[in-house]
Amino acid sequence: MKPQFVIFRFRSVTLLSLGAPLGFATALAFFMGACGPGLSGRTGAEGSAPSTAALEVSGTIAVSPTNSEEVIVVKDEDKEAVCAQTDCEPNYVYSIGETQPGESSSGDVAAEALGVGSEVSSLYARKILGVEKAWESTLGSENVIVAVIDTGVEIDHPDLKDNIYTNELEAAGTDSEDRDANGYAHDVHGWDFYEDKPLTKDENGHGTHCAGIIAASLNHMGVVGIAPKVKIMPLRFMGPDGRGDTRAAIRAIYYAINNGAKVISNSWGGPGGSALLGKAVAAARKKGILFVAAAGNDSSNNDYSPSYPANYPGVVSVASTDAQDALSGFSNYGAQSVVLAAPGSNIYSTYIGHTYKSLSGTSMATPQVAGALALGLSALKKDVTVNKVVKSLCDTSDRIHLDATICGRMNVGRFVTALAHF
Ligand SMILES: [Ca+2]
Ligand SMILES: [Ca+2]
Repeated sequence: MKPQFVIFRFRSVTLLSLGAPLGFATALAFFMGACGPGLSGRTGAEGSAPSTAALEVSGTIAVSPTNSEEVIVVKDEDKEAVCAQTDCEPNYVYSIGETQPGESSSGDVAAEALGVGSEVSSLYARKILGVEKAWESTLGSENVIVAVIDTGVEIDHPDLKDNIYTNELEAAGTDSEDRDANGYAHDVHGWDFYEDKPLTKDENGHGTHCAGIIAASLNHMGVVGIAPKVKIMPLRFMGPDGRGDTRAAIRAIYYAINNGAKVISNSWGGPGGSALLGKAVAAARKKGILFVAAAGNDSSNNDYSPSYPANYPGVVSVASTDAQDALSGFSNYGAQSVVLAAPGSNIYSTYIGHTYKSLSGTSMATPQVAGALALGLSALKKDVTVNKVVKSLCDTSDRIHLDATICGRMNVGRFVTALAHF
């Protein structure tokens, strides 16, 4: 089902770069053509009440009476009868942080001049995070699958194609066969929950960019991801406009849970709390899967104005930093609710059309953390609980931005080295 009403989207980073911080409450007004309220820094949303009033809604959903992992759309004419029997809720529409190339000349933007072929390993994020140090332990294991729940992934991108998860049983089958009987016919490289068919495309670019940050190949061309040997499982739930609904997101999460993902990377969100979405996130955690989510791009405090799925219990929520190791102006924060920060400003990565591009957002910081977690899992020599992995991620972080995050700014070198010695 596609969104029917346009009400809310994350504030664009282009607006942020103009220096006009808008809290969530004013984002709608700006979107409609009003002017920003002020230029005084990240204080706009602090203390304001959480609000879902302006969140886009696309119908009503409820859990399926026959399958607790399936969410159904409740037709208007059935609403009274169905919702008397079970809990119904609005089918919220979530969006990517609308990410644009940064205006700043610092950061990875300069790398674009180097062009394809340089496989830039000196990008600022890599240096700050200590990725080279981490690679002394591992480049990642192909047994570690990272689900990227996003706008899809360009699976034939030359810098991604070798690292896309393949369901071998289905690869040998035909369009109509469901050889592994998981309910999805011919799901060779993940699934498209936006159009409900096998995954083939990314019509936005956002998911392809996130995938490259995690696992672009170490192949002497383009860019290289944090964990260049792990596998990406592309799960599309957002369309060309970067928006998708709760039901499709939930279906994607359960697909990841049931089909082998160890990490789920979520560079999307919104202010609408959904009991059914929260239940899916909890199910992932119960299965021992690391759930990573973007804090949001509203310059607001998630302690007071929660963003979902970032604010659900157990989620590794991620704020964004820049080339100066400062918190990005657009980034949401929360000393009690945002787990850690990672570079998200001006990140150069893979893009649709077999190209590369710099984008900014907590959307870009999130796959840095998902990639790091995948690298850490690859380095482990014995079974360790998810809680211990997350505690180590926290303990090894650089103790900066503690007014904005719980743990500080991620340090991949220290984290992976620590896990390799567990
Ligand atoms: Ca199947
Ligand atoms: Ca490469």
